[in-house]
Amino acid sequence: MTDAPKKVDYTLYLVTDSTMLPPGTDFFEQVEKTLANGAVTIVQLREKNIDTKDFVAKAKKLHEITKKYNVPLIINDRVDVALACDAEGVHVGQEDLDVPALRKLIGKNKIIGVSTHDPTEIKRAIAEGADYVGIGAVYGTKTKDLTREPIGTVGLKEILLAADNKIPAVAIGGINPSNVQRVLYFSATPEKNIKVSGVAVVSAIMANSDSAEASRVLRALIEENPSWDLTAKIPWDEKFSQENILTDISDLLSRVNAVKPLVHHITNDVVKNFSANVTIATGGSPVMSECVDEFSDFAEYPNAGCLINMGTPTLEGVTLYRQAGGEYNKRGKTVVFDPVGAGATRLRTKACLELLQHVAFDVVKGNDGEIYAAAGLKSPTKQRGVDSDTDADNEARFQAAYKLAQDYRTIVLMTGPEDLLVDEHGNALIFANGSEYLSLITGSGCSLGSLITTVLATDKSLLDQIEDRMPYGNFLATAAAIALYTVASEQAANFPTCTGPGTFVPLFLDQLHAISKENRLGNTKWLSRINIRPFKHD
Ligand code: 3NM
Repeated sequence: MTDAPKKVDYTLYLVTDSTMLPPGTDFFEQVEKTLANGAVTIVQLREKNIDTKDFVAKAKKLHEITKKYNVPLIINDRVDVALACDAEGVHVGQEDLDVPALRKLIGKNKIIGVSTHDPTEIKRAIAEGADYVGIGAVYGTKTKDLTREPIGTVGLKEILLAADNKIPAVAIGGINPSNVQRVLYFSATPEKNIKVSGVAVVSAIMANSDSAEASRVLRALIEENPSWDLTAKIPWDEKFSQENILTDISDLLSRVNAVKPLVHHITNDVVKNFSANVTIATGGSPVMSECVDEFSDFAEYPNAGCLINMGTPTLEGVTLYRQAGGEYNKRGKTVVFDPVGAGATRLRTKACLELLQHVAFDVVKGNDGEIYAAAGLKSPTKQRGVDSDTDADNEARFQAAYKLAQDYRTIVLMTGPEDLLVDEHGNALIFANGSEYLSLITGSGCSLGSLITTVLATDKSLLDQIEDRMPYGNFLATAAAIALYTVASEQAANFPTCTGPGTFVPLFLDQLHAISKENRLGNTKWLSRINIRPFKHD
């Protein structure tokens, strides 16, 4: 048996499945195309219903191909087949031979991979001397009957942290071009330099009629910064271009109506009606549900997003929020968090921190007091119930929002007279539109959460529908929602018939609707009213 190099590149790990090939496709050609273009870095031959003799013959033939491209071949489940074809390694599940037994059979120079699903299993794989692990299933998949619930990116991150960089790890399960960057991004812990070594896919390549292109696209997405890493998209220095952002904002908002995202609200009793109206006026489809049994059905809709608003908490509520967040996370769908009243009571602060630990939020929005509390900082603001007055300057506000964005790899919107939008890299925008009436009606902050969820869910579902389109990203989608919301409030307040908070509300809904519609029809005059500037921190 020849020695296999143990230094393995796990970046894009192709697991084969000959049962899902497009009609007329040759198995070996399908795999070879992904190696010829250099996209796939390691291959696993996975055959479930095949005679041993045929398995060995197939493995030998595939090994000739993988050797040509200097890519390791791993055999699924069967150490005897791996030995017979002199493959570079074997991959086993929890029910198969354990690693010490395998090691005796296959030798120290061969690669042993183990499928793991929780912290205990990964720690055992490390202790027993596995060379790498698979972690899954991240998302739901039709390729394999799962015996456990998908773990989502939050579960993946937890398992990676338990492994503490002691073993290369590959994420698997339901990964495709629409979610691969989310998997990499949300599972990483940059401050500890912990991240997956690669992703494994079956159907995203094997079932594709153009495996060369499918693998090339996946590899490019793995290598690129996600588009919500805004450094790539917006020049932040003196070349800052308001025009770039405004064009993107307009384009993204013009798509909402066609997607009609389902915006699942778990929100407080005070604002349900108003939040639903704001969602409808801007092109979304609101639903209010606190019934756990239907969360997964809602999350399954391709265009769904979820808003979790902690406004009227109950002791059961926190469990409910976690369950909802989990269902949307598992499917890679939008989840927005409004930690209403965090900092006001110990219960709310604790609930907020617990949720941040267990749900990967796309955006966290709140007033100063809420964002300080979520960031674990003492607030300099005066908190009155769920309202907070701010005395803090923008530098101090930025530092709190930036800390929260970094701690949880999220986008943070701190609302106030000036709205501050911050990402984990420290990019920040300030929005200065708005109307004093927003602070005189109930639900204005909460329904901004509805609009943010509407636009984010639109952005994400467009990617699923149009494969070659990169998303605008959570930062720009949130910016679009803030711009529409605050300019509409300003225009409503400027109407002569607007004489107070009572007359403001219907005019505001009218303006949200009118601007959305005009923008969709190509009338973008409203963009000139957006008062937006980059924030340079010290
Ligand atoms: N193992 P697809 S999930 C082979 O959780 C396999 O260990 C899994 O297929 C695990 O990329 C899975 O088509 C199937 O979703 C992954």
